[in-house]
Parts: sequence; C-alpha cells; structure tokens
Amino acid sequence: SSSSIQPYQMEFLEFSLHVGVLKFGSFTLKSGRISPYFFNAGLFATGASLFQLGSAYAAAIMASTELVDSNSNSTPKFDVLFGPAYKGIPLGAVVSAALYSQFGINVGYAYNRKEAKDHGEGGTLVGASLTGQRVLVIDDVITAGTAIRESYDLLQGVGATMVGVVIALDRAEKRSLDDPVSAVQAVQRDLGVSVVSIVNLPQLQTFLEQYPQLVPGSDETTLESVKDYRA
Ligand code: OMP
Repeated sequence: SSSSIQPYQMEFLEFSLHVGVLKFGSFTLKSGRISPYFFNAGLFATGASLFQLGSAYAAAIMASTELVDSNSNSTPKFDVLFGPAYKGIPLGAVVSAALYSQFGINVGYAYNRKEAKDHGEGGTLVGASLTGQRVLVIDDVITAGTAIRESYDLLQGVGATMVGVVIALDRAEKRSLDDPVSAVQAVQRDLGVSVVSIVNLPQLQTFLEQYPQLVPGSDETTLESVKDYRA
C-alpha cells in the first residue's frame, strides 16, 4: 500500500527527527493552516546531513519508474535537475552529485536567481542549458503546490519540458477542503507531470504508529493530532 515504508524512507524519517528537521507541535503554514507537524529543510545544515539528504532523494528518484526507465539500465527520463531559488539550489547540487556518485547517472544541474543580474553572465538562469531539455524540478515540501506552479511557468518560458517533481515530503493536503484530490494530485493532473516524494503524510503516520519510541518527545497525543489533521 502507499503507506508501507521502504528502508530508505525509514532511515530518512529517523534522521529528519534526529536533526530536528521534522518536528511535532503547532505550526502556522504558508497557507495559514495550523499544522501539528512541520518539516524545516533549512536545518539540514551540516556536511553529513546534506550527504544523507542527497542519498535519500537519489534513492526516491531511482525507485520511481516514472523518473527512470527500469527496463533500460535505470536510464533517467530527464536531462536536467532544476532547483528553484532559494531552497532548491543546494538540493539540486547535492542530489545531482549523489545520482552520479551512487548510481553513475550524470544529469545536468541548473537553478534560477530571484533577482536578474545586470553584469557578468546576466540573466536569471544559471547552470546547464534548459531549452529543449526534459527537466526534473527539485523542492523540499509540497503543501498547496504554489511554488511548483511557478517553476512550471518559468520552464515553459525558456522552452524546457518539465517532466516531474521530486520533493522530500508530500504533506498530502488539499488546497481547499472541497477539492476531490490532493494538491500533489492536482499538480500531476493540471501540469501533466510526475510527482515523487521521499515520504508522504500517510507514511509518516505509519511511522508514528509503528515506531513511537523513535520520535523524540512524542506521546499518544502526537499520533492523534496528526490523524485529526489528516482527517
Ligand atoms: P506550497 O508552495 O503551498 O506547496 O508550500 C510549500 C512551502 O511551504 C515549502 O516550500 C516551505 O516554504 C513551506 N513549508 C515547509 O517548509 N514545511 C512544511 O512542513 C510546510 C510548509 C508550508 O508552509 O506549507
């Protein structure tokens, strides 16, 4: 089922809890919703944690038949990994390096600036050329999918084809409670791209149910609050 957990996902959740990236409590989201948990990727702030983060994204990419061709020696179905500013920039760098060092896959890497430069190389795009390329966008979290839609427009504007998105956490939320599908499903449907996550909310819930002892400071209310929020 979608909420069963693979070893690389277990490792990623344990590690995110250990470094304080994943926390339980009361948090106000970009959308204004109050969430009982928050994933702060900015706290992957050491060489060791970035190395482990890169490995987890690379494992999620390689596990996806939508992003790699499993019949053809795991050939990637994308040419360039694009990390939108700011948080996508280091993610794209560590994950493209991890794909090479761990799987021998050498894709391009590109990112954008938020402000255009008026000297030197100019422009807002840096790194591998995007025009005519199949692009995988990397980001940290999808809640409503707003950030991802901005990348889609940017890539369309330079003649690139966005083929997918890889994120650390799919919060499995709806943009509005009346929506029939989640924000991630709406991105897949509206943009026609694959969305792959290292973990999603149902898997986080399974983890809380099965391994509460691995969650620092958790008690029965932790799981209940996550269940209520998801419902
Ligand atoms: P959307 O652009 O609405 O999909 O929200 C995703 C963004 O919200 C992330 O890129 C973060 O800036 C922020 N966020 C987190 O980083 N972690 C969370 O657990 C939840 C959010 C959020 O505010 O929804």
